[in-house]
Amino acid sequence: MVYPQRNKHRQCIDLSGFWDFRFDFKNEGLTENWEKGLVGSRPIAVPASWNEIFAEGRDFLGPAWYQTEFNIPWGWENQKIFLRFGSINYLSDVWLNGEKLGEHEGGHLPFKFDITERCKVEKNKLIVRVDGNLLKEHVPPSGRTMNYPDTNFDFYPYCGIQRPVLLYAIPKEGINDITVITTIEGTTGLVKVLLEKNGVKGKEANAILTGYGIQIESRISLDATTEIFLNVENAKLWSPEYPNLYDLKVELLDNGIVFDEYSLSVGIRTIEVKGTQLLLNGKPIFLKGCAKHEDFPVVGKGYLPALITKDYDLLRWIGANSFRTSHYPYSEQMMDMADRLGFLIIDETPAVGLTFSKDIIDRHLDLCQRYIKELIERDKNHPSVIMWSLANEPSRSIAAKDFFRAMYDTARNIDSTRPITLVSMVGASERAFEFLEVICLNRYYGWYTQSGQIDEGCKLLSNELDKINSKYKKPLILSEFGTDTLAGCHSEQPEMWSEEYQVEFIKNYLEVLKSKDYVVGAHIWNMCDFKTSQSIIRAKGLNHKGVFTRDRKPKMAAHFLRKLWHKT
Ligand code: GCB
Repeated sequence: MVYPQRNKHRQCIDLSGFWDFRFDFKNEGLTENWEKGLVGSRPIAVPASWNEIFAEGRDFLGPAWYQTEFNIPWGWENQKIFLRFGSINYLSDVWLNGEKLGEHEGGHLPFKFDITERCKVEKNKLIVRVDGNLLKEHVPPSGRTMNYPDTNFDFYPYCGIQRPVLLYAIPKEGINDITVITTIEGTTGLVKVLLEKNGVKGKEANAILTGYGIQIESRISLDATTEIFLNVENAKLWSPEYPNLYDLKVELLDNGIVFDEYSLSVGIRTIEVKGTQLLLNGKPIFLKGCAKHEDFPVVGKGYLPALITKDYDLLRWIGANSFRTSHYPYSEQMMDMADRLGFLIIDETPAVGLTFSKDIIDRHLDLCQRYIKELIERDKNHPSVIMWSLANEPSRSIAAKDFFRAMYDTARNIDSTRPITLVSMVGASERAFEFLEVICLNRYYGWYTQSGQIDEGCKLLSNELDKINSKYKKPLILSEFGTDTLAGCHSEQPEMWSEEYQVEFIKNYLEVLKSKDYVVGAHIWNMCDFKTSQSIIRAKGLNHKGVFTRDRKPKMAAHFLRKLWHKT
């Protein structure tokens, strides 16, 4: 379903702000009926992760309760009204005026409830119980590690309402969804718009594409089709160098009168795999950049617009053109900005640290198929999204191939236009690479192994890449490589943990990658230092592989990349 927006026919209110909050340390909220109203609460910011805000909740993963009140504005009487949660980690139970609206599992993806028949004009009491406890049946799952909290992945399992909560109204029988697919023929951009509407009202639809001095309009009868075609001659294509975006407005008409409309940006571009190359608009591209995390002091994984603009500015500053949304979908606003600024995104599901144990594999597959479906439905119209990543670093298992085949088929059925990949860890020979279009590998030779010996590490890397290439002959991206680096730690000879070692490691790795024509991307791990569980390899509870510190200050490696990537 399209993202809520405000226009002549649609309304949207962001409920972000200060909500009431209470930890449920003894897990007594349900038996004591806290859903009727919270007592003894205190204010908390929404969106934000609670772990960064209240000291006693730092490692408490839930349950915790949120409450707010809202009124319905005038003019919404004949509309459909929804509540939409951008991301809550991990389990949510939602009540409105004491009545249960529903439940949701999984962080980082949106969910909504139709509250048309359930809301009052004034003083609606919205209560949400959030439980972020780690369990092996969840995705991502808990681990069997010595880490605290015990994650099967390497980032802090922040909990709470982490993205905006929207209250919005749409016409009762209006537009439900729009899918835009672009192709190119010669110098003409072909824009196909697929329309999905609610109900039977409306006999006609109209699409208007504007930008770069043109306006193209196409009107269809909805009795005959729901597809609208727009041909843009001399199209200004979308690319990292020229992130050209057209404005598309889709209208629904009843007896010639518009009763709903929706606008979105359209980037005309193609993405395809040919042999060992990745082609954007028919030309080979190379992905330069870093993998990232949504992570910042005080907000944790909470949506922070200033951080989004800062991170893009820093990525530009080092000359990057790409990143991966490791290891879960990022906010919608992050994706919008990538369209505007011209970044190429590998869009990843929250399936990190999968183990394929027999007792949970079916449940995990159900969840992962839902995740990839919801991710594609959410992000399908972004020109910046050039690839779907099914998962990061699943463990070695013969069950993995069938698992990913099922996930792949789900994705392929919904989106036939983008390559699909999976990110593999050292030592795992992913048999799924047989059917995936792009190979992504994470490698740390010269850090976790061959420690202190960058040359040795690079030899191993080079040999392994050639071996994998001769087996699969597909485009390959080194999706992670890096070293933990303490800002301010220096050594004359590159030594582990020093800024010099990080520069030397990245420099040598990039040289190996440049020498292989089947390598189409290099993503350094990581853009910034980020919070993890506590463990003996994570000083200060941080992964220090950032080329920037957690507060976004450049290490020597960021300066090195800036020089290198602005030249190439
Ligand atoms: C990896 C993981 C990433 C970790 C990284 C590391 O392979 O994909 O989540 O943070 O290694 O630094 O160990």
